[in-house]
Amino acid sequence: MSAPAEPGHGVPDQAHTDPPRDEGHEVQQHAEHGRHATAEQGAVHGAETAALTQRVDALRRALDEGGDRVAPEVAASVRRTLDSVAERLALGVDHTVVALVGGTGSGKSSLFNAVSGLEFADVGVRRPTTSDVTACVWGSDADDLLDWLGVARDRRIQRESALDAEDQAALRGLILLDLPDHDSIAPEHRATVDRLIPQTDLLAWVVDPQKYADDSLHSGYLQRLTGREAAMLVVLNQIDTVPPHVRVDLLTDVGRLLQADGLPGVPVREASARTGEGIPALREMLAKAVAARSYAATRTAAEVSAAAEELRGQVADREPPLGPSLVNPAVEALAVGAGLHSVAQAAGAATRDRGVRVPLLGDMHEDAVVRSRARWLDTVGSALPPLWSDAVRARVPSVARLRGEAQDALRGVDVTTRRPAAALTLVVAALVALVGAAALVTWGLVASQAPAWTWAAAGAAAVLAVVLWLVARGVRARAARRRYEAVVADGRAALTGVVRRGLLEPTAQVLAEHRAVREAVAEAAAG
Ligand SMILES: Nc1nc2c(ncn2[C@@H]2O[C@H](COP(=O)(O)OP(=O)(O)O)[C@@H](O)[C@H]2O)c(=O)[nH]1
Ligand SMILES: [Mg+2]
Repeated sequence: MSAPAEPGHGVPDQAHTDPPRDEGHEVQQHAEHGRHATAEQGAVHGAETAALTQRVDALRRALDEGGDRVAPEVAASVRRTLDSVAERLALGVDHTVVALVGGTGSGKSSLFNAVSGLEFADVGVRRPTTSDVTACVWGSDADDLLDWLGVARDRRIQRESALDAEDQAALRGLILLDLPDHDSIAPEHRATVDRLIPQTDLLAWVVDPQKYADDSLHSGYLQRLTGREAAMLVVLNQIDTVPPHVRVDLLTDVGRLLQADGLPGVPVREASARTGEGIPALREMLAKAVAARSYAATRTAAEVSAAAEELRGQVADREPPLGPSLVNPAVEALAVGAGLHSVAQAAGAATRDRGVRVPLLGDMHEDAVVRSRARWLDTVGSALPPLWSDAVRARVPSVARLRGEAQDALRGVDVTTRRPAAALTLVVAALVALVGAAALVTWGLVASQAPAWTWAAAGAAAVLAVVLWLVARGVRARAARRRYEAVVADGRAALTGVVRRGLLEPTAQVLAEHRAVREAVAEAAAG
Protein backbone atom coordinates (compact mmCIF):
# COMPACT_ATOMS: atom_id res chain seq x y z
CA MET A 1 0.00 0.00 0.00
CA SER A 2 2.90 2.36 0.44
CA ALA A 3 6.42 2.53 -0.81
CA PRO A 4 9.21 1.16 1.35
CA ALA A 5 10.93 3.68 3.54
CA GLU A 6 13.69 5.61 1.96
CA PRO A 7 17.05 4.76 3.45
CA GLY A 8 18.62 7.47 5.48
CA HIS A 9 15.37 9.10 6.52
CA GLY A 10 14.99 7.15 9.72
CA VAL A 11 11.56 6.02 8.66
CA PRO A 12 10.53 2.92 10.55
CA ASP A 13 9.09 -0.09 8.86
CA GLN A 14 5.70 0.92 7.59
CA ALA A 15 4.15 -2.39 8.44
CA HIS A 16 4.10 -1.35 12.09
CA THR A 17 2.50 1.99 11.64
CA ASP A 18 0.34 2.07 8.54
CA PRO A 19 -3.33 1.96 9.28
CA PRO A 20 -5.27 -0.46 7.13
CA ARG A 21 -7.17 1.34 4.42
CA ASP A 22 -10.59 0.59 5.80
CA GLU A 23 -10.35 2.51 9.04
CA GLY A 24 -13.30 4.66 8.22
CA HIS A 25 -15.07 4.33 11.54
CA GLU A 26 -12.04 5.46 13.46
CA VAL A 27 -11.57 8.43 11.24
CA GLN A 28 -15.26 9.19 11.61
CA GLN A 29 -14.99 9.17 15.39
CA HIS A 30 -12.03 11.43 15.18
CA ALA A 31 -14.06 13.93 13.23
CA GLU A 32 -17.13 13.63 15.46
CA HIS A 33 -15.20 14.16 18.68
CA GLY A 34 -13.75 17.36 17.35
CA ARG A 35 -13.67 20.30 19.75
CA HIS A 36 -12.84 23.87 19.14
CA ALA A 37 -9.31 25.04 19.37
CA THR A 38 -8.29 26.77 22.55
CA ALA A 39 -5.17 28.56 23.61
CA GLU A 40 -4.29 25.69 25.99
CA GLN A 41 -4.47 23.17 23.20
CA GLY A 42 -0.75 22.48 23.30
CA ALA A 43 -1.12 21.28 26.88
CA VAL A 44 -4.12 19.13 26.01
CA HIS A 45 -2.25 17.43 23.20
CA GLY A 46 0.90 16.91 25.23
CA ALA A 47 -1.21 15.24 27.86
CA GLU A 48 -2.61 12.89 25.24
CA THR A 49 0.77 11.36 24.49
CA ALA A 50 1.53 11.16 28.21
CA ALA A 51 -1.77 9.43 28.98
CA LEU A 52 -1.32 6.91 26.19
CA THR A 53 2.26 6.25 27.25
CA GLN A 54 1.00 5.55 30.76
CA ARG A 55 -1.54 3.06 29.40
CA VAL A 56 1.15 1.36 27.34
CA ASP A 57 3.37 1.12 30.43
CA ALA A 58 0.49 -0.45 32.35
CA LEU A 59 0.09 -3.09 29.64
CA ARG A 60 3.81 -3.86 29.76
CA ARG A 61 3.58 -4.27 33.51
CA ALA A 62 0.62 -6.59 33.06
CA LEU A 63 2.58 -8.71 30.59
CA ASP A 64 5.69 -8.84 32.78
CA GLU A 65 3.73 -9.63 35.92
CA GLY A 66 1.49 -12.12 34.11
CA GLY A 67 4.42 -14.07 32.66
CA ASP A 68 3.42 -17.54 31.53
CA ARG A 69 -0.05 -17.12 32.99
CA VAL A 70 -0.83 -15.14 29.83
CA ALA A 71 -1.39 -17.36 26.80
CA PRO A 72 1.73 -17.11 24.60
CA GLU A 73 -0.16 -16.13 21.45
CA VAL A 74 -2.00 -13.37 23.33
CA ALA A 75 1.22 -12.13 24.92
CA ALA A 76 2.93 -12.07 21.52
CA SER A 77 0.06 -10.20 19.91
CA VAL A 78 -0.08 -7.63 22.74
CA ARG A 79 3.70 -7.19 22.62
CA ARG A 80 3.54 -6.54 18.89
CA THR A 81 0.90 -3.89 19.43
CA LEU A 82 2.89 -2.34 22.25
CA ASP A 83 6.05 -2.16 20.18
CA SER A 84 4.34 -0.43 17.27
CA VAL A 85 2.34 1.86 19.54
CA ALA A 86 5.43 2.76 21.57
CA GLU A 87 7.27 3.65 18.39
CA ARG A 88 4.45 5.96 17.35
CA LEU A 89 4.15 7.43 20.86
CA ALA A 90 7.86 8.19 20.98
CA LEU A 91 7.10 10.69 18.25
CA GLY A 92 4.10 12.04 20.11
CA VAL A 93 0.53 11.98 18.92
CA ASP A 94 0.00 15.61 19.77
CA HIS A 95 0.47 16.92 16.26
CA THR A 96 -2.10 17.01 13.49
CA VAL A 97 -0.56 16.28 10.13
CA VAL A 98 -2.37 17.84 7.17
CA ALA A 99 -1.11 17.17 3.66
CA LEU A 100 -1.82 19.27 0.59
CA VAL A 101 -1.90 16.73 -2.19
CA GLY A 102 -2.89 17.00 -5.83
CA GLY A 103 -1.78 17.20 -9.44
CA THR A 104 0.90 19.34 -11.03
CA GLY A 105 0.12 23.04 -11.04
CA SER A 106 -3.10 22.77 -9.02
CA GLY A 107 -1.66 25.25 -6.54
CA LYS A 108 -0.53 23.16 -3.55
CA SER A 109 2.59 25.22 -2.96
CA SER A 110 0.68 28.46 -3.43
CA LEU A 111 -1.95 27.36 -0.90
CA PHE A 112 0.79 26.26 1.50
CA ASN A 113 2.18 29.76 1.39
CA ALA A 114 -1.26 31.40 1.60
CA VAL A 115 -2.27 29.38 4.66
CA SER A 116 1.06 29.80 6.43
CA GLY A 117 1.46 33.41 5.42
CA LEU A 118 5.04 32.62 4.46
CA GLU A 119 6.74 32.41 1.09
CA PHE A 120 8.52 29.16 1.85
CA ALA A 121 7.25 26.65 -0.73
CA ASP A 122 8.49 27.02 -4.29
CA VAL A 123 5.64 28.04 -6.56
CA GLY A 124 5.46 27.17 -10.23
CA VAL A 125 8.10 24.46 -10.11
CA ARG A 126 7.44 22.21 -13.07
CA ARG A 127 10.63 20.18 -13.08
CA PRO A 128 10.64 17.39 -10.47
CA THR A 129 13.08 18.24 -7.73
CA THR A 130 14.61 16.21 -4.94
CA SER A 131 13.29 18.53 -2.24
CA ASP A 132 10.13 16.46 -2.12
CA VAL A 133 8.13 17.55 0.87
CA THR A 134 7.89 20.97 2.47
CA ALA A 135 6.57 21.32 6.01
CA CYS A 136 5.33 24.16 8.15
CA VAL A 137 4.97 23.56 11.89
CA TRP A 138 2.76 25.64 14.14
CA GLY A 139 3.94 25.73 17.72
CA SER A 140 5.71 22.93 19.44
CA ASP A 141 8.82 21.16 18.25
CA ALA A 142 8.12 18.35 15.81
CA ASP A 143 11.61 17.45 14.59
CA ASP A 144 11.36 13.77 15.48
CA LEU A 145 8.03 13.41 13.77
CA LEU A 146 9.28 15.25 10.68
CA ASP A 147 12.36 13.01 10.60
CA TRP A 148 10.02 10.04 10.74
CA LEU A 149 7.85 11.48 7.99
CA GLY A 150 11.00 11.96 5.93
CA VAL A 151 10.89 15.74 5.59
CA ALA A 152 14.39 17.10 4.93
CA ARG A 153 15.70 19.51 7.57
CA ASP A 154 16.00 22.42 5.17
CA ARG A 155 12.41 21.97 3.99
CA ARG A 156 10.88 22.72 7.40
CA ILE A 157 9.74 26.02 8.77
CA GLN A 158 8.36 26.98 12.17
CA ARG A 159 5.31 29.22 11.89
CA GLU A 160 4.39 30.31 15.32
CA SER A 161 6.72 32.61 17.17
CA ALA A 162 6.36 35.12 19.96
CA LEU A 163 5.63 37.76 17.30
CA ASP A 164 2.52 35.93 16.16
CA ALA A 165 0.91 36.37 19.57
CA GLU A 166 -2.37 34.48 19.62
CA ASP A 167 -3.49 34.86 16.00
CA GLN A 168 -1.95 31.50 15.12
CA ALA A 169 -3.03 29.80 18.34
CA ALA A 170 -5.88 27.94 16.68
CA LEU A 171 -3.39 26.13 14.47
CA ARG A 172 -0.94 25.26 17.25
CA GLY A 173 -0.02 21.61 16.81
CA LEU A 174 -0.57 21.67 13.03
CA ILE A 175 1.99 20.31 10.61
CA LEU A 176 1.14 21.37 7.08
CA LEU A 177 2.82 19.37 4.33
CA ASP A 178 3.20 20.39 0.70
CA LEU A 179 3.50 17.06 -1.07
CA PRO A 180 4.95 16.37 -4.49
CA ASP A 181 2.56 16.08 -7.44
CA HIS A 182 0.81 12.71 -7.41
CA ASP A 183 0.83 12.79 -11.22
CA SER A 184 4.50 13.66 -11.46
CA ILE A 185 6.57 12.06 -14.19
CA ALA A 186 9.12 11.18 -11.50
CA PRO A 187 8.06 7.84 -9.93
CA GLU A 188 9.78 8.67 -6.64
CA HIS A 189 7.38 11.59 -6.20
CA ARG A 190 4.40 9.33 -6.47
CA ALA A 191 6.11 6.94 -4.05
CA THR A 192 6.51 9.78 -1.54
CA VAL A 193 2.82 10.62 -1.86
CA ASP A 194 1.84 6.98 -1.36
CA ARG A 195 4.09 6.68 1.66
CA LEU A 196 2.76 9.80 3.37
CA ILE A 197 -0.97 9.43 2.72
CA PRO A 198 -1.42 6.84 5.49
CA GLN A 199 0.58 8.98 7.93
CA THR A 200 -1.58 12.06 7.71
CA ASP A 201 -4.49 13.09 9.88
CA LEU A 202 -6.20 15.07 7.17
CA LEU A 203 -5.77 14.95 3.40
CA ALA A 204 -6.53 18.19 1.56
CA TRP A 205 -6.86 17.34 -2.13
CA VAL A 206 -6.06 20.44 -4.17
CA VAL A 207 -7.73 20.55 -7.59
CA ASP A 208 -8.02 23.30 -10.18
CA PRO A 209 -10.89 24.12 -12.53
CA GLN A 210 -9.11 22.55 -15.50
CA LYS A 211 -7.95 19.23 -14.16
CA TYR A 212 -10.34 18.34 -11.33
CA ALA A 213 -11.75 15.40 -13.31
CA ASP A 214 -8.35 13.81 -14.01
CA ASP A 215 -8.53 10.05 -13.94
CA SER A 216 -5.14 9.75 -12.22
CA LEU A 217 -6.75 11.53 -9.25
CA HIS A 218 -10.06 9.66 -9.17
CA SER A 219 -9.18 6.08 -10.02
CA GLY A 220 -5.56 6.44 -8.88
CA TYR A 221 -6.36 7.77 -5.40
CA LEU A 222 -9.80 8.90 -4.37
CA GLN A 223 -11.65 5.70 -5.17
CA ARG A 224 -9.15 3.77 -3.06
CA LEU A 225 -9.67 6.03 -0.06
CA THR A 226 -13.32 5.33 0.65
CA GLY A 227 -13.74 5.06 4.37
CA ARG A 228 -11.36 7.92 5.01
CA GLU A 229 -13.76 10.62 3.86
CA ALA A 230 -14.12 12.05 7.35
CA ALA A 231 -10.40 12.84 7.23
CA MET A 232 -10.44 14.41 3.77
CA LEU A 233 -11.44 17.58 2.05
CA VAL A 234 -11.21 18.89 -1.49
CA VAL A 235 -10.02 22.43 -2.20
CA LEU A 236 -11.10 23.77 -5.56
CA ASN A 237 -8.28 26.26 -6.05
CA GLN A 238 -7.81 28.99 -8.66
CA ILE A 239 -11.47 29.86 -8.26
CA ASP A 240 -10.51 33.41 -9.29
CA THR A 241 -10.11 32.10 -12.84
CA VAL A 242 -13.75 30.98 -12.98
CA PRO A 243 -16.53 33.44 -13.89
CA PRO A 244 -18.97 33.78 -10.96
CA HIS A 245 -21.99 32.36 -12.85
CA VAL A 246 -20.12 29.11 -13.65
CA ARG A 247 -18.96 28.45 -10.08
CA VAL A 248 -22.11 26.73 -8.81
CA ASP A 249 -22.14 24.29 -11.74
CA LEU A 250 -18.45 23.64 -11.25
CA LEU A 251 -18.88 22.82 -7.57
CA THR A 252 -21.85 20.60 -8.38
CA ASP A 253 -19.74 18.73 -10.90
CA VAL A 254 -16.90 18.19 -8.40
CA GLY A 255 -19.47 16.89 -5.90
CA ARG A 256 -20.93 14.55 -8.52
CA LEU A 257 -17.51 13.06 -9.27
CA LEU A 258 -16.80 12.52 -5.57
CA GLN A 259 -20.15 10.80 -5.20
CA ALA A 260 -19.19 8.53 -8.11
CA ASP A 261 -15.85 7.85 -6.37
CA GLY A 262 -17.73 6.57 -3.32
CA LEU A 263 -16.83 9.64 -1.28
CA PRO A 264 -20.14 11.47 -0.88
CA GLY A 265 -19.31 13.02 2.48
CA VAL A 266 -16.11 14.81 1.56
CA PRO A 267 -16.48 18.60 1.87
CA VAL A 268 -15.50 20.76 -1.13
CA ARG A 269 -14.26 24.32 -0.59
CA GLU A 270 -13.48 26.99 -3.17
CA ALA A 271 -10.30 28.97 -2.71
CA SER A 272 -7.85 31.17 -4.47
CA ALA A 273 -4.28 31.22 -3.35
CA ARG A 274 -3.87 34.29 -5.53
CA THR A 275 -6.67 36.50 -4.17
CA GLY A 276 -6.89 34.93 -0.71
CA GLU A 277 -10.55 34.06 -1.18
CA GLY A 278 -11.54 31.02 0.90
CA ILE A 279 -8.24 30.98 2.78
CA PRO A 280 -9.76 31.98 6.17
CA ALA A 281 -12.39 29.26 5.76
CA LEU A 282 -9.66 26.76 4.94
CA ARG A 283 -7.70 27.80 8.02
CA GLU A 284 -10.83 27.32 10.08
CA MET A 285 -11.19 23.77 8.81
CA LEU A 286 -7.57 23.09 9.66
CA ALA A 287 -8.13 24.52 13.14
CA LYS A 288 -11.00 22.10 13.62
CA ALA A 289 -8.84 19.21 12.53
CA VAL A 290 -6.16 20.29 14.98
CA ALA A 291 -8.68 20.60 17.77
CA ALA A 292 -10.10 17.20 16.99
CA ARG A 293 -8.22 14.32 18.44
CA SER A 294 -5.39 13.56 16.08
CA TYR A 295 -5.87 10.55 13.90
CA ALA A 296 -2.74 8.97 15.30
CA ALA A 297 -3.97 9.49 18.85
CA THR A 298 -7.34 7.92 18.04
CA ARG A 299 -5.73 5.01 16.29
CA THR A 300 -3.16 4.51 19.02
CA ALA A 301 -5.81 4.70 21.73
CA ALA A 302 -7.93 2.15 19.87
CA GLU A 303 -4.95 -0.18 19.55
CA VAL A 304 -4.14 0.14 23.25
CA SER A 305 -7.77 -0.52 24.13
CA ALA A 306 -7.88 -3.58 21.90
CA ALA A 307 -4.68 -4.92 23.47
CA ALA A 308 -6.07 -4.29 26.96
CA GLU A 309 -9.24 -6.13 25.96
CA GLU A 310 -7.16 -9.07 24.75
CA LEU A 311 -5.32 -9.20 28.07
CA ARG A 312 -8.52 -8.82 30.05
CA GLY A 313 -9.54 -12.23 28.75
CA GLN A 314 -6.49 -13.67 30.52
CA VAL A 315 -7.59 -12.70 34.02
CA ALA A 316 -10.70 -13.15 36.15
CA ASP A 317 -12.88 -10.18 37.12
CA ARG A 318 -11.85 -10.62 40.74
CA GLU A 319 -9.78 -12.91 42.95
CA PRO A 320 -11.63 -15.69 44.79
CA PRO A 321 -11.81 -15.09 48.58
CA LEU A 322 -9.45 -17.13 50.78
CA GLY A 323 -11.61 -17.08 53.92
CA PRO A 324 -12.69 -19.63 56.52
CA SER A 325 -15.13 -21.20 54.06
CA LEU A 326 -12.08 -22.43 52.16
CA VAL A 327 -9.66 -23.06 55.04
CA ASN A 328 -12.01 -24.84 57.47
CA PRO A 329 -13.11 -27.68 55.18
CA ALA A 330 -9.47 -28.29 54.21
CA VAL A 331 -8.47 -28.54 57.89
CA GLU A 332 -11.49 -30.73 58.69
CA ALA A 333 -10.71 -33.16 55.88
CA LEU A 334 -7.16 -33.56 57.22
CA ALA A 335 -8.48 -33.95 60.78
CA VAL A 336 -10.72 -36.78 59.62
CA GLY A 337 -7.83 -38.37 57.75
CA ALA A 338 -5.71 -38.34 60.91
CA GLY A 339 -8.51 -39.72 63.10
CA LEU A 340 -8.18 -36.64 65.29
CA HIS A 341 -11.59 -37.10 66.91
CA SER A 342 -11.09 -40.73 67.93
CA VAL A 343 -7.63 -40.00 69.30
CA ALA A 344 -9.06 -37.07 71.25
CA GLN A 345 -11.87 -39.27 72.54
CA ALA A 346 -9.33 -41.87 73.65
CA ALA A 347 -7.31 -39.19 75.42
CA GLY A 348 -10.53 -38.16 77.15
CA ALA A 349 -11.46 -41.72 78.09
CA ALA A 350 -7.95 -42.36 79.45
CA THR A 351 -8.35 -39.28 81.61
CA ARG A 352 -11.54 -40.74 83.06
CA ASP A 353 -10.69 -44.43 83.31
CA ARG A 354 -7.54 -46.34 83.90
CA GLY A 355 -6.35 -48.87 81.39
CA VAL A 356 -7.44 -47.04 78.23
CA ARG A 357 -4.73 -46.92 75.55
CA VAL A 358 -4.42 -43.66 73.56
CA PRO A 359 -3.40 -44.28 69.92
CA LEU A 360 -0.65 -42.13 68.39
CA LEU A 361 -1.61 -38.97 66.54
CA GLY A 362 0.31 -38.43 63.31
CA ASP A 363 -0.79 -41.15 60.93
CA MET A 364 -2.61 -39.62 58.05
CA HIS A 365 -4.67 -41.35 55.36
CA GLU A 366 -3.33 -40.34 51.96
CA ASP A 367 -6.88 -40.17 50.53
CA ALA A 368 -7.76 -37.43 52.97
CA VAL A 369 -4.81 -35.32 51.83
CA VAL A 370 -5.73 -35.93 48.19
CA ARG A 371 -9.33 -34.86 48.88
CA SER A 372 -8.41 -31.82 50.93
CA ARG A 373 -5.89 -30.59 48.36
CA ALA A 374 -8.15 -31.32 45.39
CA ARG A 375 -11.12 -29.51 46.92
CA TRP A 376 -8.90 -26.49 47.57
CA LEU A 377 -7.54 -26.43 44.03
CA ASP A 378 -10.96 -26.98 42.48
CA THR A 379 -12.59 -24.20 44.48
CA VAL A 380 -9.85 -21.67 43.78
CA GLY A 381 -9.27 -22.89 40.23
CA SER A 382 -12.91 -22.66 39.20
CA ALA A 383 -12.78 -18.91 39.86
CA LEU A 384 -9.67 -18.37 37.72
CA PRO A 385 -8.72 -18.78 34.05
CA PRO A 386 -7.01 -22.15 33.38
CA LEU A 387 -3.42 -20.87 33.26
CA TRP A 388 -3.79 -19.14 36.62
CA SER A 389 -5.43 -22.23 38.04
CA ASP A 390 -2.45 -24.24 36.79
CA ALA A 391 -0.13 -21.76 38.47
CA VAL A 392 -1.84 -22.31 41.84
CA ARG A 393 -1.59 -26.08 41.34
CA ALA A 394 2.11 -25.81 40.53
CA ARG A 395 2.77 -23.60 43.55
CA VAL A 396 1.14 -25.72 46.29
CA PRO A 397 3.08 -28.73 47.68
CA SER A 398 2.51 -32.26 46.40
CA VAL A 399 0.21 -34.69 48.23
CA ALA A 400 3.24 -36.49 49.68
CA ARG A 401 4.79 -33.30 51.02
CA LEU A 402 1.55 -31.98 52.37
CA ARG A 403 0.90 -35.32 54.06
CA GLY A 404 4.39 -35.34 55.57
CA GLU A 405 3.94 -31.82 56.92
CA ALA A 406 0.54 -32.64 58.37
CA GLN A 407 1.91 -35.76 60.08
CA ASP A 408 4.87 -33.88 61.52
CA ALA A 409 2.60 -31.16 62.82
CA LEU A 410 0.23 -33.67 64.42
CA ARG A 411 3.05 -35.53 66.13
CA GLY A 412 3.76 -32.36 68.04
CA VAL A 413 0.27 -32.38 69.55
CA ASP A 414 0.21 -33.48 73.19
CA VAL A 415 -2.18 -36.45 73.66
CA THR A 416 -0.85 -37.64 77.04
CA THR A 417 -3.26 -38.54 79.80
CA ARG A 418 -3.57 -36.11 82.67
CA ARG A 419 -5.58 -37.57 85.47
CA PRO A 420 -6.89 -34.82 87.74
CA ALA A 421 -5.22 -34.68 91.21
CA ALA A 422 -8.47 -33.49 92.84
CA ALA A 423 -10.24 -36.69 91.80
CA LEU A 424 -7.48 -38.79 93.39
CA THR A 425 -7.74 -36.83 96.63
CA LEU A 426 -11.50 -37.32 96.64
CA VAL A 427 -11.16 -41.06 96.07
CA VAL A 428 -8.65 -41.32 98.91
CA ALA A 429 -11.01 -39.35 101.14
CA ALA A 430 -13.88 -41.65 100.10
CA LEU A 431 -11.75 -44.67 101.00
CA VAL A 432 -10.87 -43.11 104.34
CA ALA A 433 -14.58 -42.54 105.03
CA LEU A 434 -15.33 -46.09 103.97
CA VAL A 435 -12.63 -47.48 106.25
CA GLY A 436 -13.98 -45.28 109.06
CA ALA A 437 -17.48 -46.63 108.47
CA ALA A 438 -16.18 -50.21 108.49
CA ALA A 439 -14.22 -49.58 111.71
CA LEU A 440 -17.29 -48.17 113.39
CA VAL A 441 -19.41 -51.14 112.34
CA THR A 442 -16.76 -53.58 113.60
CA TRP A 443 -16.50 -51.72 116.88
CA GLY A 444 -20.30 -51.75 117.26
CA LEU A 445 -20.41 -55.49 116.78
CA VAL A 446 -17.42 -56.35 118.98
CA ALA A 447 -17.99 -54.01 121.91
CA SER A 448 -21.26 -55.03 123.56
CA GLN A 449 -21.76 -51.64 125.13
CA ALA A 450 -21.01 -49.52 122.15
CA PRO A 451 -23.00 -46.32 122.31
CA ALA A 452 -26.01 -45.90 120.05
CA TRP A 453 -24.38 -43.16 117.97
CA THR A 454 -21.82 -45.72 116.69
CA TRP A 455 -24.31 -46.96 114.13
CA ALA A 456 -25.35 -43.50 113.10
CA ALA A 457 -21.70 -42.45 112.65
CA ALA A 458 -20.97 -45.58 110.60
CA GLY A 459 -23.96 -44.78 108.36
CA ALA A 460 -22.84 -41.16 107.94
CA ALA A 461 -19.28 -42.24 107.05
CA ALA A 462 -20.61 -44.68 104.46
CA VAL A 463 -22.82 -42.01 102.91
CA LEU A 464 -19.84 -39.61 102.88
CA ALA A 465 -17.73 -42.25 101.15
CA VAL A 466 -20.37 -42.68 98.43
CA VAL A 467 -20.78 -38.93 97.96
CA LEU A 468 -17.00 -38.39 97.73
CA TRP A 469 -16.74 -41.22 95.21
CA LEU A 470 -19.53 -39.72 93.05
CA VAL A 471 -17.94 -36.27 93.16
CA ALA A 472 -14.61 -37.83 92.12
CA ARG A 473 -16.36 -39.43 89.17
CA GLY A 474 -17.88 -36.07 88.12
CA VAL A 475 -14.50 -34.38 88.35
CA ARG A 476 -12.97 -37.08 86.13
CA ALA A 477 -15.78 -36.85 83.59
CA ARG A 478 -15.30 -33.09 83.34
CA ALA A 479 -11.56 -33.51 82.98
CA ALA A 480 -12.14 -36.12 80.26
CA ARG A 481 -14.35 -33.71 78.28
CA ARG A 482 -11.78 -30.94 78.63
CA ARG A 483 -9.02 -33.25 77.54
CA TYR A 484 -11.02 -34.30 74.47
CA GLU A 485 -11.65 -30.66 73.52
CA ALA A 486 -8.04 -29.68 74.09
CA VAL A 487 -6.67 -32.43 71.86
CA VAL A 488 -9.17 -31.56 69.09
CA ALA A 489 -8.31 -27.86 69.36
CA ASP A 490 -4.54 -28.48 69.37
CA GLY A 491 -4.83 -30.90 66.45
CA ARG A 492 -6.92 -28.42 64.47
CA ALA A 493 -4.48 -25.62 65.21
CA ALA A 494 -1.59 -27.77 63.99
CA LEU A 495 -3.46 -28.66 60.79
CA THR A 496 -4.55 -25.04 60.26
CA GLY A 497 -0.87 -24.13 60.31
CA VAL A 498 -0.20 -26.77 57.66
CA VAL A 499 -3.08 -25.54 55.48
CA ARG A 500 -1.92 -21.94 55.87
CA ARG A 501 1.67 -22.62 54.92
CA GLY A 502 0.97 -25.31 52.34
CA LEU A 503 -2.18 -24.09 50.60
CA LEU A 504 -3.17 -20.60 51.68
CA GLU A 505 0.16 -18.77 51.37
CA PRO A 506 1.16 -20.04 47.91
CA THR A 507 -2.38 -19.44 46.65
CA ALA A 508 -2.41 -15.93 48.10
CA GLN A 509 0.87 -15.24 46.30
CA VAL A 510 -0.55 -16.27 42.95
CA LEU A 511 -3.71 -14.26 43.62
CA ALA A 512 -1.65 -11.19 44.48
CA GLU A 513 0.10 -11.52 41.13
CA HIS A 514 -3.26 -12.01 39.46
CA ARG A 515 -4.55 -8.85 41.11
CA ALA A 516 -1.51 -6.88 39.94
CA VAL A 517 -2.11 -8.00 36.35
CA ARG A 518 -5.85 -7.38 36.57
CA GLU A 519 -5.35 -3.87 37.94
CA ALA A 520 -2.70 -3.01 35.36
CA VAL A 521 -5.05 -4.18 32.60
CA ALA A 522 -7.87 -2.09 34.08
CA GLU A 523 -5.56 0.93 34.15
CA ALA A 524 -4.62 0.36 30.51
CA ALA A 525 -8.23 -0.11 29.48
CA ALA A 526 -9.43 3.11 31.11
CA GLY A 527 -8.97 5.35 28.11
N1 LIG B 1 -4.89 32.38 -10.91
C1 LIG B 1 -4.38 31.58 -9.97
N2 LIG B 1 -3.22 30.99 -10.13
C2 LIG B 1 -2.73 30.20 -9.17
C3 LIG B 1 -3.45 29.98 -7.99
N3 LIG B 1 -2.74 29.15 -7.23
C4 LIG B 1 -1.61 28.86 -7.91
N4 LIG B 1 -1.59 29.50 -9.08
C5 LIG B 1 -0.56 29.42 -10.06
O1 LIG B 1 -0.49 28.11 -10.57
C6 LIG B 1 0.85 27.72 -10.80
C7 LIG B 1 1.19 26.46 -10.02
O2 LIG B 1 1.16 26.75 -8.66
P1 LIG B 1 1.88 25.88 -7.60
O3 LIG B 1 1.54 26.42 -6.28
O4 LIG B 1 3.32 25.75 -7.92
O5 LIG B 1 1.18 24.51 -7.86
P2 LIG B 1 1.66 23.08 -7.37
O6 LIG B 1 2.39 22.46 -8.51
O7 LIG B 1 0.40 22.36 -7.07
O8 LIG B 1 2.51 23.27 -6.20
C8 LIG B 1 1.70 28.90 -10.39
O9 LIG B 1 2.02 29.64 -11.51
C9 LIG B 1 0.80 29.70 -9.49
O10 LIG B 1 1.10 31.06 -9.52
C10 LIG B 1 -4.73 30.63 -7.84
O11 LIG B 1 -5.45 30.49 -6.86
N5 LIG B 1 -5.14 31.41 -8.87
MG1 LIG C 1 4.46 22.61 -5.79
